[in-house]
Amino acid sequence: MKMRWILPALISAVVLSGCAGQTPPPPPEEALIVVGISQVGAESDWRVANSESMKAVFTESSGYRLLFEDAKQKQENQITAIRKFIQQKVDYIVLLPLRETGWDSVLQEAKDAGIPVIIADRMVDVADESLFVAHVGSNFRMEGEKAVAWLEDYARFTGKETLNIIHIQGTMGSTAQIGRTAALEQALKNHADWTLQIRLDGDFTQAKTYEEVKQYLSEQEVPPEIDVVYCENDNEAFGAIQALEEAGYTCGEGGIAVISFDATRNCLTQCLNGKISLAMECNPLLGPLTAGVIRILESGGTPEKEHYIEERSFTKETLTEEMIAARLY
Ligand code: GZL
Repeated sequence: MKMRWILPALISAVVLSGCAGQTPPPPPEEALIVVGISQVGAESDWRVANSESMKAVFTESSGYRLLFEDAKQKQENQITAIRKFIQQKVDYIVLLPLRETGWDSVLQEAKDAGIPVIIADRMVDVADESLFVAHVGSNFRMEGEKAVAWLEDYARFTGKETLNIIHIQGTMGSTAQIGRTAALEQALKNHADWTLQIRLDGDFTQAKTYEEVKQYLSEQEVPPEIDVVYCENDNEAFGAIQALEEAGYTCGEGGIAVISFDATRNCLTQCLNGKISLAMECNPLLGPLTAGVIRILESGGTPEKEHYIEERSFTKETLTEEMIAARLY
């Protein structure tokens, strides 16, 4: 660990020494904390906001040198990026894993190189949990359980004894998909009068979801009865709504209940106008939590292993224009 703690003191000394009117000189390169971030890609509005949150905290003026690699939704690109970070002898690696499995050997290489790894957003499934120091992100199973609880209330409130459900899954094997899917699977077991019409892979993108739903509907001899579409992220909801409306269905109020995860600004706008029935927040603003873990490590402390971020849900009844305007993503 470098003596980088001196950096903030250096900056404040310059400012307090009467040079407050001038921009403090950039910190010396060797004083910067070098952080290598391997990001999944830019597949969704959520992911774009997540990347912006990371880049907003790991700045040179805050004492960091950020090396940011976009894997374009390919795990092999993330593994290559981690190996590159190891060669560059970064101080910390932040991995936002595409899927849970396949990380044991490359994380062992990082551990052998003495580089602490922080897992952000989705989780990794590794045999030895000492391969990462902490996880910061969401409790995806809880997100799904909150959405299912809302659906149970919705069924009671509308008097719908039976529910015909279309399930659009996210990137297969990702923690977000695993958790959100598990909650719905459990609900289908608990409710004999809920029917899963079809389960489609939307891969968290609008385009794939649109094509999958359009293809499914075109293959049906008669238009299927659909009461609910359970979309594992907002971009899937946008794609599903587009395909369903093109096929003559009504989405939202007076029609198919649309459940969506992430609650990005575009989703909340559709929620307020009644098109999306439930927006289940998945907070992408993980930069501060991640930097907080690094600060603990820099000070010689031991961070908690798990850092869940606060999340809530929204409906038309609980949303206002002002709330949407105030959203950071
Ligand atoms: C969730 C994140 C998911 C989002 C999607 O934390 O992994 O990936 O829900 C994103 O929008 O693509």
